[in-house]
Amino acid sequence: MSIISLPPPSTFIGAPFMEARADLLRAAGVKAALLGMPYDMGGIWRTGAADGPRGLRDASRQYGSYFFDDDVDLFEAFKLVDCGNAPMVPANPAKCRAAMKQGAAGIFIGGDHSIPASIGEALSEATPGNIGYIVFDANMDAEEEVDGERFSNWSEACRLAELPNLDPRNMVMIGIRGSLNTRRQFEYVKSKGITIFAMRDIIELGIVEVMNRALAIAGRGTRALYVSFDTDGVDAAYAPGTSGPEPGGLTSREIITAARMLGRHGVSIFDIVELCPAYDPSGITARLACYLIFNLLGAAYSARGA
Ligand SMILES: [Mn+2]
Repeated sequence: MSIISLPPPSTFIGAPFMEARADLLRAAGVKAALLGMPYDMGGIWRTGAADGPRGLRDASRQYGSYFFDDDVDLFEAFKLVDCGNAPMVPANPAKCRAAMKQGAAGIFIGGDHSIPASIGEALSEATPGNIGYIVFDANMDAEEEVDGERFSNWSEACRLAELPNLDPRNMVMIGIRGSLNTRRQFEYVKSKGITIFAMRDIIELGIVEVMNRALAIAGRGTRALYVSFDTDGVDAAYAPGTSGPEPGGLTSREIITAARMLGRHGVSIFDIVELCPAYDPSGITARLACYLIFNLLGAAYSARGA
């Protein structure tokens, strides 16, 4: 029996369902497509992020396609569609990773932070040129392996740095803080030339200056930009519904400002990971995730049209 992608019971802001096939999306003129990746077998701390796509879609039922901040209708401007979830193969991480590579979409909803390894591989193969990478995260996720496992949510930075057309000097980590990081990871990051803007840099420089610097570093000589939002990059006070909550992070306004600057600059694909509805009783983390999507697309529209 093969597993096919099915329409979710509710789609993101009620967007039409469309299979995640590049030919279909192209024929329909789709400029923004969302794909769920309900996978948390790579989680080293606590599970629950596999339910992230469901939580995001449930929370999004509160919203419509019109986004006031940019006076834009996302269905009209982007022909936004929801491609459902990438099909997961039970208890088979390798096949799950292969399935996650098939998706042709611009917005990926995790799932845990192991998924950029798969997304990055697909983007790498599809991009004739170099890729830049910006990640918002409390943690570097730069452990080369964990007890021999190379594809956990503690290692995706290493897997991305190994891609043939992703130079680690075009990789930027924003919001790093705290004691879930290890010195070994910091040594790895420094040795590869990956740039870190730690939380204290954001406090000292402000998010706008940090983003200007980050975009310059990730954009130097690159043709595509991949952005990853780990929900724990945001302060746990604003985003409690995450697998490994950390205090002292970005505020909602700061991450929204960053998303808007990214939208204005132009982003090839982005993901939102470690959204954990079981720890999000008010639904505020899922709503913040909705806001990141609205603001990134809305700011792109305001800057350039869809
Ligand atoms: Mn992470």
